[in-house]
Amino acid sequence: MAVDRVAVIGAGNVGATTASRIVDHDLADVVLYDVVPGLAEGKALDILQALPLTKSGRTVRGTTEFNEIGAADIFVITAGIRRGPGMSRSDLLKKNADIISGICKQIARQSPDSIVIMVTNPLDAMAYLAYRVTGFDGARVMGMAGLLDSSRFRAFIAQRAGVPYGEVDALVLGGHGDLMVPVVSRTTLSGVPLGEKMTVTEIEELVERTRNAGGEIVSLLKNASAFYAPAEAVATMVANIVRDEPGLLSASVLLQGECGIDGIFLGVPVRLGRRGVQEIVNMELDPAEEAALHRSANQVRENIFELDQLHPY
Ligand code: A3D
Repeated sequence: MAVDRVAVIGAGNVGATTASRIVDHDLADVVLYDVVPGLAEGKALDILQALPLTKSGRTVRGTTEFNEIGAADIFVITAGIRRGPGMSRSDLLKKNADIISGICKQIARQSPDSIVIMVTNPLDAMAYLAYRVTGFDGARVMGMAGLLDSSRFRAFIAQRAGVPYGEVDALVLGGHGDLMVPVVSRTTLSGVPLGEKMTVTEIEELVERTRNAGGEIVSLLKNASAFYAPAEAVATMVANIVRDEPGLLSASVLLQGECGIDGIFLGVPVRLGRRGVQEIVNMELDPAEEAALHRSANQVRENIFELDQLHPY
């Protein structure tokens, strides 16, 4: 499959920034869609007007009509509502499930061969929902979270150590929640295991900061959450698919017995390519990390159980 067009659903902070990153990186043409009149069209026009400066060969347009997206090769879903005051996690799950379910039905009708990258929270549950509603095979549905969480962990380590970011190699696995699993045993700083470069306390602080990284930004922005790094992470996943150059990254994908986990979406090491998830990479974890991955899987399973009660699919 040659990737010509990426549809970005939701033109809020993450959606619009993702659209901009995809065309800036010359990856594909983009159609930006939102239900708010004028929002996707206005932001697409703004993004378009920067393209002569970034020397992109791509184009971008916005629409409020789903049909006007036309056929797309990849759908990035960022539509949804944010958790407001007094809103429980369950309320958020239900509201976003309604939104995602409607969008996925349209995707399945309009572009039955496409790939879906979920961004809307709660991430792993929404990726599972997209898989169930579209009826696509598991390889063509994935969630973006682990790549962002890994980038956050790498940024904090590099900053603390005073080295370039490229000197840090790290992966964060598990669900996109407070039980995510930064894989310290496999993390290296200038090619040396992190445990040989930093104390246990220092590493624990960086792990904790990574787990709370989204919340730290929300507490500063107040009425918005992170979007620059999430958008870049989505663009990186799109680049892996478009260029069919599968690097190792963490993404939320359907597990069917891998890592001893079955029937849920969870962040694991994968390689992406033109057909979507090309490989789930078996990575050896130490026993504590393995146990943490299973705890995180149980948390995701609870969300999916709740979703199953709400949605007969
Ligand atoms: P925001 O800026 O509020 O944008 C959401 C957009 O969705 C708004 O413009 C809405 O109008 C639009 N929308 C609502 N319903 C529909 C619909 N039916 N069809 C099309 N568009 C619709 O939020 P945001 O961009 O900051 O975040 C978007 C989502 O991504 C949220 O669920 C966030 O929690 C999530 N998010 C996830 C990560 C991960 O790492 C997984 C990171 C950052 C944000």
